[in-house]
Amino acid sequence: NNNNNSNTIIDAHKKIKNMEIRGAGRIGRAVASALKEYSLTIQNIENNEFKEKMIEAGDILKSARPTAVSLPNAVNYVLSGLNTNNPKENIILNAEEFIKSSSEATSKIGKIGSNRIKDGWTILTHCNSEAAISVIKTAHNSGKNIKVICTETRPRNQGYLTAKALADEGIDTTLIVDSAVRYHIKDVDIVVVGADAITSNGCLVNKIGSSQIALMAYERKIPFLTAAETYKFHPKTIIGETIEIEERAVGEIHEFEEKYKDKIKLRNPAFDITPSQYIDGIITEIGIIPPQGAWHIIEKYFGNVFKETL
Ligand code: RUB
Repeated sequence: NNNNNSNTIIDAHKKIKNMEIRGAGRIGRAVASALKEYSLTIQNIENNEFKEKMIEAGDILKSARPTAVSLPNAVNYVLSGLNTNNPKENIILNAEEFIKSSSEATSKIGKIGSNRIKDGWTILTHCNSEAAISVIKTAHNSGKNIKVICTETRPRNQGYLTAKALADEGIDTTLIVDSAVRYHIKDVDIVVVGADAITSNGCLVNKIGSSQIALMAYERKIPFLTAAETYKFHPKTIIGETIEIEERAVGEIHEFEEKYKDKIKLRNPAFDITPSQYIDGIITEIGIIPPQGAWHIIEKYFGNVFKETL
């Protein structure tokens, strides 16, 4: 029945919202897979009604979290199959294609980015990014002797996930609190982080704290790179839309005793914006581009945004 069918979508939405599934790449693949599963459960229905249901499912998924553009990009990529004669077949093909090319992009980024890492270097990373980890692991696997400093990444502590993943590979890993970055920056040779979105003017939207780290790297003249698959570029920034920064529940930070609940405000933005002038390069699966190249990526991969909106 329809309620059971839409559970696939409700369930994916819930897991993304509560961060059981998190990180821009994983979110993109999870929604592609949910749309595929959901489309398979819809039987005996006219194409028009099928389209309506799929668009509705896409909208539910898109509302799970507002910042990582991989989410709407993946939904739109999969749902572009609706404008064909065999919508269901093409939804399934698109979903499979998205998932496959996303994984391939991560490993290409690893190969390309690792060329920037020299033997004996210490890399600093923030939060938990598959793309950034791919760069680090590939450098390590190619025989380079590297060390990694991971930030804790309050309040959700995704840095612990990164530290464990790197330690499991046998990489020399150190975890620090977020406020200790400037203390340790003298030991760092390069910063590599992931991306939730890249704007058309080459700014990076990533986990809160990324922009402070970029500023410190800039002051110290250390390269700051972001690893971002082409589906992390935000098509609508090219027509002037801005990106919503998610504010999460303040209980993630601290629970004050009753006396202070009304006296102390808490704020919990989950992402921040790193201006392009602090970014040395964006490592994509088609090469390292300067932030100024972001426009070209959006034009090449999302050119239809012009046709649809202008
Ligand atoms: C995760 C985060 C990651 C990017 C890129 O934030 O900011 O750096 O999503 O990750 P959250 P990836 O934990 O709030 O989702 O390279 O894995 O796509």
